[in-house]
Amino acid sequence: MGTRRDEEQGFSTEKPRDRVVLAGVNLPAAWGGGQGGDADLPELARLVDTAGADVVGQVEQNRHRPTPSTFLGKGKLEDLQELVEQTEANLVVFDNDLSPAQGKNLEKVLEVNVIDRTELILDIFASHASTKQARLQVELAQLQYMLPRLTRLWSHLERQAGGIGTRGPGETQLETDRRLVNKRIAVLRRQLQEIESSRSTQVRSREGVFKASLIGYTNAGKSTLMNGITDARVYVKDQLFATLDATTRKVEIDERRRFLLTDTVGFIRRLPHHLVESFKATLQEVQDADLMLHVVEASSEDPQHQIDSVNEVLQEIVPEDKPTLMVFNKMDLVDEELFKNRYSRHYPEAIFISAKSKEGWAELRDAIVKHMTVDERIVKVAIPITNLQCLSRFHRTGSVIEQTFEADLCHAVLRVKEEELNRLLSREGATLLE
Ligand SMILES: Nc1nc2c(ncn2[C@@H]2O[C@H](COP(=O)(O)OP(=O)(O)OP(=O)(O)O)[C@@H](O)[C@H]2O)c(=O)[nH]1
Ligand SMILES: [Mg+2]
Repeated sequence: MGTRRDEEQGFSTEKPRDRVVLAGVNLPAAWGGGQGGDADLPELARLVDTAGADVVGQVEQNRHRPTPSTFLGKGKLEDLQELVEQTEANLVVFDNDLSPAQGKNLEKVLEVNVIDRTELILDIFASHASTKQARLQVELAQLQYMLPRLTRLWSHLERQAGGIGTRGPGETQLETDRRLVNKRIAVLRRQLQEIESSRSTQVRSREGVFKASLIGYTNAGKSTLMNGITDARVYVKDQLFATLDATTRKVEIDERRRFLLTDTVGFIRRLPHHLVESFKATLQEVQDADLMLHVVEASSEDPQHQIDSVNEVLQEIVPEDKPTLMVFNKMDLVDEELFKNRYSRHYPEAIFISAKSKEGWAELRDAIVKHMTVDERIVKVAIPITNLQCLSRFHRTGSVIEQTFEADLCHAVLRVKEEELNRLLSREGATLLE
């Protein structure tokens, strides 16, 4: 499938676009392994489109449980086979997760490549990764996905082994392969750790500054909002997973108030576990945030469903409850009154905006400021000048309102939170003046 660079430079890739048939099985929600619930073929079609291929047909089936060997039932599999032939498709994409054996069996029957949704998402992530960190993270997720599937690649050799207790060439090759993959995984982990430790230094310099993080379903408009509020110039496109890296910028509300805003990778229903795991470093910014801005695409078919999916992924990343502001975006595309009536009942504090037309921005800014100033107060303290360095972080956040010197004391008027004041008084030898 074509890469983003090909698209940007207007090259047509030599390889013709893949012709894809979609397949999905609707299972009872109680079915284990995270595969339960209805297939979402329209979303799968968007993923295929984002990956640069064409959807030429689809089959869908309701079942109580998947058929162990081929996932689809016999009759439906024949339909699929016929459809693949008729449409001259060269790839089948399943909405459900396939086991390595199911993938192999399906390929045997259908005589075309078969991949599942996880593999497709990994493929999109791989072609959208533009920084070193994102590339390493995607490769790690891909190798982890591949590891249990290596048998599939080498099964033809294994068969030659034969006999009980013989170590055939296939098995040896497979072992070599597994060892190589594991070795590469270890290298990737180490490189990612190195990037991570250089990031920790950056994070330290931001201590004490209020941090807000944009989170939400892919294509909700997070990067559009980021670019509107800051000068970040993050890549924006009407496609899934346009952003894979975390970008952080300083936002000045006025002379005295500033905060840091981070834009990062979007979520999706059933985001592959390996990806969440590999992207933990990028998503660290979300963990460090004082406030999450949960951006929701108001014009999507089912906003509530997207909110639920995001919350599900969030649980893996942010274990504790974090202050969250719901931000319904793309209000220019919906009936505003109807939508507000419907959603403000569930989300009374929600903000309704259009990142494109900048409608609702003042409300958004005020809501962020409100979160920043919760339990803040203005105090006057005296600090021994020998301890003056303890003021540096208040200078960084713009919380020093006034500062005068008297003998060996510094009199400072500060905007502080209760815990910060306690620390100043108990650890830095400050005294409260008023
Ligand atoms: N009509 C309308 N379109 C918007 C609005 N905000 C964003 N969009 C469009 O929605 C699409 C996705 O926007 P992005 O900002 O890339 O979305 P994102 O949430 O960063 O997406 P990912 O990075 O893929 O997770 C783009 O085509 C934007 O132009 C809005 O308020 N109104
Ligand atoms: Mg984005």
